[in-house]
Amino acid sequence: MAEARTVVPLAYSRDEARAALGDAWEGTVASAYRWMLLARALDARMLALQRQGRVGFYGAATGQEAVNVAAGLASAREDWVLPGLREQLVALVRGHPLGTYVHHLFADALDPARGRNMPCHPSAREVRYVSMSSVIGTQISHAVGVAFGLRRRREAGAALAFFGDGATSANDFHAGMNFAAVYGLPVLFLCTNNQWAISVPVEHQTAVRTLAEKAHAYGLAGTRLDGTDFVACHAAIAGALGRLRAGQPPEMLEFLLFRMTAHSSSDDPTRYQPAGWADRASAHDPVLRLERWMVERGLLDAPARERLVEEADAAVRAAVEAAEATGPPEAATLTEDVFAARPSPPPEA
Ligand SMILES: Cc1ncc(C[n+]2csc(CCOP(=O)(O)OP(=O)(O)O)c2C)c(N)n1
Ligand SMILES: [Mg+2]
Repeated sequence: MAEARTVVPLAYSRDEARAALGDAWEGTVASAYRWMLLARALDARMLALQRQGRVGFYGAATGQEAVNVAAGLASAREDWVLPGLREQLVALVRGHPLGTYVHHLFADALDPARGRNMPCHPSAREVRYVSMSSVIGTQISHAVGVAFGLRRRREAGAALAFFGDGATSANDFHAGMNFAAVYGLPVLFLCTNNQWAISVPVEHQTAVRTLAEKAHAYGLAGTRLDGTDFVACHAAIAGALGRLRAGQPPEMLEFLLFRMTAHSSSDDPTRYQPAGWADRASAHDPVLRLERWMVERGLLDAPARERLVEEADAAVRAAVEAAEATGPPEAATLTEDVFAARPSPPPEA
């Protein structure tokens, strides 16, 4: 049972949590915990449905919830999110409806992308969440371009560029970091170091000690932090965004965390992960760490936990039911949104 697992405890006091999150800290923590439970319920259910052949593909973000919820809560409406592979939860926390996301996962008629993108690649215009590019690292340059546009138009907001440890070896990482640094653009680089790029462990990816120190080569601040500690993630992201809004240079945050599932539904990590990885990962489970901290400080008890877990599960089940009751997109929609105006038929021969 999950409750019996050993986890690395979160050490701070209530006062330290207040100092990190502000006076509304109790509400922020409670809301973060609910979002994390929703993410867990979604990952578990979608992976099961993928195995049953009911959705085509799924990439879980189990183990990365603390960063995602923190980014969703700490960012502002005017910010833009350019995700790597596992930040769909950021869109949900920023206000993209769960039901719409699940329609996307089922590629049905109510999927905003009308079934034309792979599952887990939502675009959520209303919350400024750009569809991820599966091409590793390209979103880093895109985010820098968005930040350049914001600066030129004198608009408020920053771009949040998410990427994995593997992406720090991609050309776009270099181009993006360099360009942003030279122009001093409002972009926050968020590296989710889950220690794997599919089957390549991070120590085979790079010869540097931390990924954060790569930022120093571009003249930028780079900080590594515990990516399974929600309070630390929130404080770091809110702090960095605050500095960007005050016109200070871009920064990179490296979130050290643990990939707790396969790379995606197309992967079998038992073929390459060493014995003991799953236990180490589970000791850093961000949901359980926060949960234990809340229980020990009287912010959560067993019945409340039970109720919240059920609520999360029910929300996911309802969204799945609605999606399964929706048919596929009409064939005629295939050519919609492709041309600005419907092309006229070719002239008669
Ligand atoms: C340019 C490019 N090369 C290779 C791939 C194949 N690929 C897909 S995901 C991935 C690993 C990404 O690892 P990381 O950046 O650490 O992100 P994570 O999956 O761990 O979140 C690779 C190599 C790709 N999609 N694009
Ligand atoms: Mg990785």
